[in-house]
Order: sequence, then C-alpha cells, then structure tokens
Amino acid sequence: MKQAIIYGVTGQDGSYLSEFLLDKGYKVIGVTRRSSNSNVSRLPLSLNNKRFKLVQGDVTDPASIYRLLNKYQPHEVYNLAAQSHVGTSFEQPTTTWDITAQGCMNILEVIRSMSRQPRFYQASSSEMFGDNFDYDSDGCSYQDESTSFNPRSPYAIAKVAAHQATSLYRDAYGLFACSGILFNHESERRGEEFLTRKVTKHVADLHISFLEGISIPKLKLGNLKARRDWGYSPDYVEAMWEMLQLDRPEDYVICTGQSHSVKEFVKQAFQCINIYEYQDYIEIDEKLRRPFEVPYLRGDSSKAKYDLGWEPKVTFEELIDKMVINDIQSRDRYHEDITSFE
Ligand code: NAP
Ligand code: F7E
Repeated sequence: MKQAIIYGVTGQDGSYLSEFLLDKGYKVIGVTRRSSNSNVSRLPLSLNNKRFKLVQGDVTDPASIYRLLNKYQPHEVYNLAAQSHVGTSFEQPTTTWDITAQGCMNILEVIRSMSRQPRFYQASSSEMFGDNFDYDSDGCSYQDESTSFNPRSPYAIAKVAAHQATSLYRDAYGLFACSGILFNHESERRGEEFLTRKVTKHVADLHISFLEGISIPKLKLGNLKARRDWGYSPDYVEAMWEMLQLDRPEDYVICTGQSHSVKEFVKQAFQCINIYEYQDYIEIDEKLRRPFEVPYLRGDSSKAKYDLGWEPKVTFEELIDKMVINDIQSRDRYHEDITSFE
C-alpha cells in the first residue's frame, strides 16, 4: 500500500488532499502542529478512515521531521505547511520565513539524508510572480512556468526561496521534487480571513439578517481593483498528486486562465442573494490595504493540460455559488441549534 505524509493536513488543501489520497487507496499520515485547541475541524472524513493517521510535528523542527519520515518511510511527501496569509506576512515576516522557507528546506534536507527517498511536492504560489507578467499573441497578460519571479511580500519571498530550494535539490542531488505554482484556489473550507470566504460568509450573514429583520454592519474591504485567477481547491489537489506520478519531476502552473477583480467577486457573491447594489453593503477600510499589492494574476496552465491531462472543472460562478450556499446552510444549522437550545 502506498503511503503519503502531508504537512499542512489541517488546512484547506491538506484536508482535500488527504481525502483524495485515501480514495486512491493510500495510507495517509497527516501532520499537525500542537495547538491549545483542536484544529481538525476540516478533517472529519479523513479521521473516520482507518488508513488515516494524525501525528504531531512541525516543519520548523528538523528533528521531528527526521523521526517521522524515517519511521513511516513514505512514498510521497506533500509540503503544504505555510503561514499562508499574505497580509499577515507583512506583520510577521520572520515567522513566515521560518515556516514557509526554512520549513521546506528542513524537509528537503531530511529527504536528502534518506536511503529510500520519497517523492516530494512543494506548494509554490502565483504570489511569487509579484507584478510580473508576459504577453500572449492576443496582447493579453499572463503568467506561466517561464515568467520570472518578482516577489513583493515576505510571504512571496519565502515561497520563492522554498521553490528555488526544491529545484536545487532536484538538480543537485537527484531528488524527485516538484513544485506546483498554484494560483488562488478557494472552497467551502477556505480560511475566513481570505477575501473570498470573508465575502461569502458576510453574504450569508446578511441573508439571515434579512430573514430575522435585523441589520448588520457593512462589510469592510481593502483593495477592490486587484485581479486574481480563482479556482476550486478540490480540483487543484488532484494536480499535486498527478505531478508526483510522472516519470520525471517538473514544475507546473495550475490555474483557470480567467482573471477577475475583487470587485467582480464581491458583485457576484451579493447577486447570489439577489442583491444587485452591493455598493450599499460594503465600505472601504484603508487599513485593509497592503503595503504592496500584486495587481494582476492570470495563469496559463497549458503545460499541465499537456503533460498531466489536468484541467479545472469548477467555474468562477460555480465556485462562488458553492461557497455562498455552504455558508448559508452553515448559518441555518447554527440558527437551528441556537433555537433548539433556547
Ligand atoms: P492553509 O489553509 O493556511 O493551511 C496551511 C497549513 O499549514 C495548516 O494546516 C497549518 O496548520 C499548517 N502549518 C502552519 N505552520 C506550520 C508548521 N510550523 N508546521 C506544520 N504545519 C504548519 O493554506 P491552504 O490554502 O490549504 O494552502 C496550502 C499550501 O498551498 C500553503 O503552503 C499555501 O501557502 C500554498 N498556496 C495556497 C494557495 C491558495 O490559494 N490556497 C495558492 C498557492 C499556494 P494549522 O491548522 O495548525 O494552522
Ligand atoms: O486576497 C484583496 C487583497 O488574502 C485576495 C493565499 O492563498 O493566494 C492567496 O493570497 C485579494 C488581494 O489572497 C481584502 O488585497 C481586498 O488583492 O484572499 P487574499 P491572496 O493575497 O491573493 C495566493 C496565491 C497564495 O499563495 C496565498 O497563500 O483581495 N482584498 N480586501 C482583501 N484580502 C483580504 N484577505 N481581506 C480583505 O478584506
């Protein structure tokens, strides 16, 4: 039976990847760092599976990585662990570096020392491009595997370091190590401080507030002009696995090829509850703007389509529908629980 270790299993992608690998018949060892409260809320399905094992560990602790990898001797290691919030990285640059850059190097060093070396996946990010892009034959801007990096946040700098380390260990030591350069991907399990989930959760709250006849404060947002290429996380974790099944390790851009502004996302989310004048329900908070913004992301994943046969399945509109409906249903369930308690 194939075994995989997932660092970052408690996060959005880690939870979907563990379910995907379990469906494929893997034994999955999910690594979680110690916390004072349970952080496994995204893992109920995996935890019910006998082939899933949750263990403690931390990517900033090399000895713990050494012990885990040598104990389980996995076939594949997925490094999804990161301080992944770009805004927070401006406030906590050193923590971001320690987890996101040094953490990757710590895993690579352990793999290098092993006699039976597992295949390694590194979660790279479109943030690494910063404000760089190329032009296609129609004059439209895009980023792909050959676009140069220009990281413009502590998070992106740490991701570039990890990305380059992964490529170095592949070339210098012959490790089977790949980086997926993933553009933004979201889901019902997205953390609530990211733009998409913050918006869909607010839209759900607003919907319930109308039913209850109460008013809630406006949604505070930062930059509405930035453009992102937003896809669906369960689609994207499939590409991670596909990369590790290849004959040769290579890096791949994973994206939808469509770019939308934050404003377009907000507009579409409010339309899900039949609000067409979304401007009446939001306000701009200058404190939510970042010291530097990545203005435009639109990926080209032709290489992944050709080599991996990978294509995104969920569209921008379907993604927003799924997230809003899920948040409304969760609020309904919460509302029922409160009512029955009263
Ligand atoms: P996420 O929800 O923030 O999950 C991050 C995971 O890393 C969590 O499980 C977190 O554990 C874990 N972690 C943090 N510090 C750790 C440490 N010191 N040791 C071990 N684990 C640690 O992120 P995501 O959206 O699933 O993204 C997965 C990966 O892809 C991240 O590396 C992210 O930077 C990268 N990425 C994401 C996107 C995107 O749009 N989602 C795009 C490109 C790249 P806790 O639960 O304990 O906090
Ligand atoms: O911001 C703008 C913000 O925090 C999206 C991470 O998964 O994808 C993600 O990074 C956009 C930015 O994601 C608010 O300025 C406006 O332009 O959801 P986000 P991100 O920064 O793009 C990349 C690929 C990763 O690798 C990262 O790990 O929305 N924005 N107003 C806001 N953003 C937030 N969070 N909150 C606001 O109120």
